[in-house]
Amino acid sequence: MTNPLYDTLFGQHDQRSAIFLQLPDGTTLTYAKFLEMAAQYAGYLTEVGLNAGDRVAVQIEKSPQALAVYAACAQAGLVFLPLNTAYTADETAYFVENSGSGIVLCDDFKRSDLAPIVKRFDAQLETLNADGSGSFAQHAASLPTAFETVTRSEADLAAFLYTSGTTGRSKGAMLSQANLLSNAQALREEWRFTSDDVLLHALPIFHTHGLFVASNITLLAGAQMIFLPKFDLDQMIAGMPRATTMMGVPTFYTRLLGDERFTQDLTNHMRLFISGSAPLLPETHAQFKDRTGHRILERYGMTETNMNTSNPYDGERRAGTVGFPLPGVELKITESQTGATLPQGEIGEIEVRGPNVFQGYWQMPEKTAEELRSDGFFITGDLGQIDADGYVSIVGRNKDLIISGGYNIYPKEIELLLDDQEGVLESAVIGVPHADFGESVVGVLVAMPGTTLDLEAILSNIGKSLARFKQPQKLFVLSELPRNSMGKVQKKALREQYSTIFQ
Ligand code: MLC
Ligand code: AMP
Repeated sequence: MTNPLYDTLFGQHDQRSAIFLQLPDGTTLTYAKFLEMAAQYAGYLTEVGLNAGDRVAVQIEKSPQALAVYAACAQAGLVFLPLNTAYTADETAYFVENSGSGIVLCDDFKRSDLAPIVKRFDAQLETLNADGSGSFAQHAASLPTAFETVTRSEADLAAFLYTSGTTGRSKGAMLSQANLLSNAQALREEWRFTSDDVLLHALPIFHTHGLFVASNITLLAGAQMIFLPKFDLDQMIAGMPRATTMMGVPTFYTRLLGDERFTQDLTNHMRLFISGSAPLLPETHAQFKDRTGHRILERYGMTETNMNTSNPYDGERRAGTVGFPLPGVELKITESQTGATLPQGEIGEIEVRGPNVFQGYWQMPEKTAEELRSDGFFITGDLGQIDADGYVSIVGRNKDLIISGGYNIYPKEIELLLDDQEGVLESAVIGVPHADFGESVVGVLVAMPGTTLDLEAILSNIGKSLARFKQPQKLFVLSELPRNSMGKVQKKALREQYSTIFQ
């Protein structure tokens, strides 16, 4: 094979007239047409001077075109770097600089904000809009619809996905072709995907879940996707009778259950519902079973590792657990300080090793060494337990992380901004239970002596540089933060204090 990722996921469908994407306007896109578009994009990326291994930063709304950029990068041997469309220009600047991306693709409406940044870092800027217009698409349209696939090996890098760190700075997780392919192959088999499947796809495609888990499996199986721009209840309900499978974060499931149009009849054609990225409450699992007869299959993964575990397709899907390690993945529970493996049943740090585990953080060897052991085990930062039957449960986190609607939010990043606001002495950011998002962000501030804080001004100020989904939903002022005898802020106490504000 000249290029395992491209050949396996995309090239196998060359000239295939079967439908790949069903779009909300009722039109469809065949595999052949999708690959022609990707080939033109690959041609243009090469024409502007990008070479194998160069990074392509992409911050565009979800569309077939956006997915075709992923295919184009694979074909041209480039490293695909998708970015959350909610990131502000300030946030995006960091990713462009840190990755040394040669080109940035954005929507037209972001062009003026991003132009100075891209210029500062000596990259090129092109636009690609969800309706297929934009400078990038325009240039590519005049190029041949076939492109000679660039030779690459499984060890070569295919994508960077940035994941925030406990220090507040994001780290670029380097994923090789083998990382992506091995996981897609394991999942396709575990979840029995075939070319008869139609996946209801409403996740964003800038994260592991919607991009690699959902799209790679579909591509590998030669299946179809009902490709929605985002989660929208009406469109989900309209699409479900045509679908066989769905993947979602727990918020998808609670929102569906909150709608009385979501009935057993509506799900008759479905064979599998999969949940992940955040904990699915056992109550949600039970309600879903009662309403539809389907048992949601919960799995566990991360940006750095793709998927690690899954409940079984056949056999008991046990609520509150994330199932068993996938074939080829080793998982152990260790004592955080020493790394020693703990006896079965004890709670400790989850560590994983396998072909799915990433290649390290881009240009951050110390960070890589902190989390990736020399024997290949990755320290996930999740706390887990394995029961007597081998089911893994995630019981907590050893990392200070909030997961809101499936998006990861690192408190440190927000605390650094809050601490810089006028009159703020110090701050603590916590996640508290939220009926829709699972967890929601709350900031607790301590004012400098003699100062009264203007909370609205603070929120509006940090909003200039912080993506909306990371912004605290509420700010509170305390005279001091609770601390333990070592002086460490007791976030647990704060979480308890504010645990019911969104209930
Ligand atoms: C949107 N908003 C959020 C939010 N999403 N706020 C907190 N948390 C979120 N996740 C805000 C918007 O800024 C806006 O604010 C308001 O909520 C409504 O915006 P919206 O765009 O209408 O929201 P909606 O479309 O309803 O989005 C909610 C969602 C979406 C849950 C459907 O966030 C989503 O698709 N999440 C999936 C994330 C995901 O794919 N994670 C996988 C990571 S990979 P305002 O105030 O302006 O109205 C990973 C590995 C693994 O974790 O294991 O999979
Ligand atoms: P990310 O860095 O965005 O890839 O998020 C990965 C994190 O999401 C993991 O480390 C877990 O904390 C969390 N996660 C993913 N799947 C699940 C799940 N099924 N249950 C609980 N937490 C999960």
